[in-house]
Parts: sequence; C-alpha cells; structure tokens
Amino acid sequence: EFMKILEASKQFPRVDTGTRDFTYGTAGFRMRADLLPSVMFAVGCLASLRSRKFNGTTIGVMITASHNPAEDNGVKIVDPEGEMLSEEWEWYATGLANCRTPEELRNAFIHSINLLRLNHEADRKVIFARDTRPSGDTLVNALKAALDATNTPYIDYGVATTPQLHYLVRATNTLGSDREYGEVSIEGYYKKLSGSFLKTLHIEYAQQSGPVFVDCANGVGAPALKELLKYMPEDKFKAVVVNDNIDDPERLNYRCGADFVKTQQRVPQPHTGKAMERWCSLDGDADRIVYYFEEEGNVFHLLDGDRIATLAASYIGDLVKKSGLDEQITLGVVQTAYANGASTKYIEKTLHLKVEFTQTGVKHLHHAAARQDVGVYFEANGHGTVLFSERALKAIRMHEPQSTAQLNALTTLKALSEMINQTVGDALSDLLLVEVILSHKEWTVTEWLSTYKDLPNKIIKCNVRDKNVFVTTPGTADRRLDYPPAIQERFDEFIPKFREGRCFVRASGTEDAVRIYGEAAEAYDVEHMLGYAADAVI
Ligand code: 16G
Ligand code: ZN
Repeated sequence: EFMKILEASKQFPRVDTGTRDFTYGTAGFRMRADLLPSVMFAVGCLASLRSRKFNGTTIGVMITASHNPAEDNGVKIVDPEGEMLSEEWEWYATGLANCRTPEELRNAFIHSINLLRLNHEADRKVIFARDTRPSGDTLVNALKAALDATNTPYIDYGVATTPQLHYLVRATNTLGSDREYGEVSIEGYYKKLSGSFLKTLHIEYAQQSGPVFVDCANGVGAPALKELLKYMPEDKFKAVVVNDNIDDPERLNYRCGADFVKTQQRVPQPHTGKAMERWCSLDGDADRIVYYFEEEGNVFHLLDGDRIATLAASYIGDLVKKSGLDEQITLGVVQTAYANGASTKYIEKTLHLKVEFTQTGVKHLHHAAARQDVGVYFEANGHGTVLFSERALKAIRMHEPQSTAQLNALTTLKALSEMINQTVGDALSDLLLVEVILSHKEWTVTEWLSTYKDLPNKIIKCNVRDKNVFVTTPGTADRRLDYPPAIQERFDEFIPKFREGRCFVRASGTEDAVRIYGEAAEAYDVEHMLGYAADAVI
C-alpha cells in the first residue's frame, strides 16, 4: 500500500504555491481547481484512514466549491452519521495536503497511522459525488487514484448535491439498524423527501398562492429539483425552475444564487419575476436557500436564514404544544453573531424559546443544535436545518394522542422529522419545509415578513495585513476580540453612540480578509458605525 501511494501520487504533483499552505477550513479545502489534484489525492488517502478508524464504516467525499465561481473547486469529508469531518482530524488533512513530494506524502501517511493508532488492515469504504463544475472529472480521477492505491472500495455517485451525499453516507451506515435513515440511493433520497411531504398533507391543505420560483444558480440544484418534482404530486406542489443552465459553466453562481441574493440584497439577474411572486435561490451545491419577493416598484424584501429559522421554530414549537408534548420536548434555536438582532428578540420575546449562539460555521451550529431535544439552526446566509434528537423522536413515537387535534399535530411532526435532512442544511428539504409551513399557516410572503422587522445591517470586507492577528474571545461566539486588544476597546467606545448598535469584526475563514458586521436602529447609523469600525481595524 505504501509503495502504491508513492507511485500513484507521482501523477498528481503538488503545485508550487510558495510559502502558502493549504488549510482544511470550515468549507474543507477550497481554491482554484488547477491547484487541487494533489490535494484531492491526499484527501482520498485521509478518507481511507478515517474509514479504517471506524472499522470500515462508510466515509463520504464531496467535491464542490458551493457558491464560488466556476473556476474554483473544493473538497470536504463527510463523517459516518453524515456530519462534517470531526475537528481534530482537520489537522491530519492539512498535514497530508501540504506534502511536497510523493515520499513526504507516504511518510506523512504512515506517520498518521501511527499517531492515530490505526489498525491499517481494517476494512474501509468511501463514497463520493461532485457538483456540476467542469473540473470535477479530473478531480474525481485524482481521488480514485488515491482510493485504488490505498485498496479502498468506493462508490461514485456522480453529480449530486452536497446534502444528497450526506444523506447517502448516513443511509449507508444505518442500513439494517433500528435507526435506518432511508434507501441507499439518490432515488431513495427523493422518495423520502416526497413521501414525507405527502404525509404532512394528511390534514386539510390550503392551496398555495401560486407557484414558488426557484433560482438554482445554474448549478446542481437544477437537475436535482427537476428530479424531485417528478416524485411530487403536481396539484400539491408547484415550483418553477429558474437558472438551470448547467451546460455553460460561466453561468454557475454568476449574478444569481443564494449568495448573490443575500450579499447584494437584490433579485437574481437578469430578472424575470413579477411583483409579489414568491421566489427563492439555492447556492451552487444546494445546501443553502434564501427566499425573497418584490413589491410593486421593485422594492426588494429578503427572507433569509433568520426568517426560515423563526418560521420553522414557531411552527414546530406550535406542533409540539398541539401534540401535548411540551412537557417532554423543548425546542432551542441556534444562531451566529450574524443573525439579525430583531430575529433573536422575536424568538426570545414572542416565541418564548431559548437562543444559543455559536461561532460561524455549520459544524459549530450543528453540534449545538444536536444537544437540544429539537434544535433549529440557521445561519443568516441560508444554511440550516432542524435536528430531532433520539429522545424527541422516541417521545413522538410513543405518545398516545388524546384528541384528533393531537393526532394531527403528531402526524405532521413525525412527517416533518423525516422530511427535514438531519445531516446538514439542505436547500431542497428546506424548500419543502417552508412551503409546507406557509401552506399550513395560510401565509403569503407578506405575512411571513410582517412577523418582525429586521434591523438595518451591513457586512463589509476589509483587507488587512494579517487577518490571523484577529482572535475572538472564546465563549463570545465571534462577538468580541481578545487581540488586538486596542481594537475591541475602540469598538466599545463607539458602539454605545448608536441606538440598538451592535458591531463586531472577525477573520474570515474562507477569504484572506476580515469581515465587519454592523446593525443599528437606523440605516444611516449603520454606515456611520461601520466607518468608525473600519478606521479602528485598518
Ligand atoms: C463557510 C461555512 C459557512 C459560513 C461561511 C463563513 C460550512 C459548510 N460553511 O462557507 O457556514 O457561513 O464559511 O464564511 O461550514 P467566512 O468565514 O468567510 O465569513
Ligand atoms: Zn453550499
């Protein structure tokens, strides 16, 4: 095996990046696709080790760069339950990916086996998929070469969304157990989503006000949504697929998709919608979704991740009460510092639910949500899901309903727990969730928007000499800085000048820059405050 690694890796030499290292960050490895083949080979080796660590439990590898431009690509590893790679292994990933020669890689591989005390004879299995990027094919070859060299059996699921691969990992590893997650195929994924969606319709179902328009960012979400629609009853679910051109890579995420809409606060271009239509946008690998609509006169209204979190929390919270389970199941919401202050206030004061804050990055939110009976987590950017604990699922299963109302609520709750992707944020599953809730509540987008009023806010990016000197205070979920101390002092001076002012700075995990977030009661105060903040930072 070690000889084979040495030989095979020669085909994928590391591109010279000077003193810059590759790092396995919150989004795995992500960079220009031409730098990636050697990284992909290293990730294949690591996935094989990760699987051996669990005695042959299936590990996933997803090749995607999500909302980045088409010339980028990336890769991340999916752990046995369908969750992100455990943090302590990121160090090994970074170590292997930065080896400069085949000999170094072989040695690092052997070294990892020793440090991790792995039985390197253990069984192993890897499954993988990729998004629609043109570089995907070449990168798959590098991955396969590593899996062959390490004698690792694999299944190639071709082009799929990120959440589909997470689903497949979990389904594979729970097959035959009492926690069976679903059929082990992409078809099984569609069946599970559509089947549970239909079960939510057991009670009277209000026809939605017109179809939902789905901007698929010209990415993998487009074919996936079209496939899903084949399983959905046309009279119950109407969706219009927009931006589905996956044959022209130039168009991927270009002036469309969830990231564009959220950061630019405007509709995807060129715009084809009409006033008051219900729209949403997915990102390039379909793990994020945001909603929006335009009023007459092109007034744009965004319904972002915070809105989806509040909608889901209020609806699921109601269902728990209506089923008579509120003594047994508590609901918690997890947000990051980027969540609009008005959404937090609404969750705490109006919904009377607990909010917990974590650092930015899905893995942090996911773990915090997993500690709740039912944990709703969403980043403002539209990545999120709802997690049902084993305890909650058991309570739902065992509860004897005392009335038809309780029975109905219970049936809906159970169906939702199946329809919502429990492994990771999933734009298609979240789409169905929002549509079900709006229908059941008989709400239009205007009613959804009117639940609370967002505080004006803005995020700016600052290029600084070294973003790594910006160290946030542990336990403050990115809200405060320990270093450089002078910067936090200055923030503490100007923030109180602005009504409902909140402002923080953190190093980006995906770009070589820091981001400053500001929110306040008035839009002009936000601008003013960000001016002070940028002065303090640069
Ligand atoms: C990554 C994270 C996302 C986070 C974003 C922040 C995952 C899968 N993705 O894309 O959750 O919002 O980074 O980017 O964890 P930033 O660090 O550049 O602000
Ligand atoms: Zn994504």
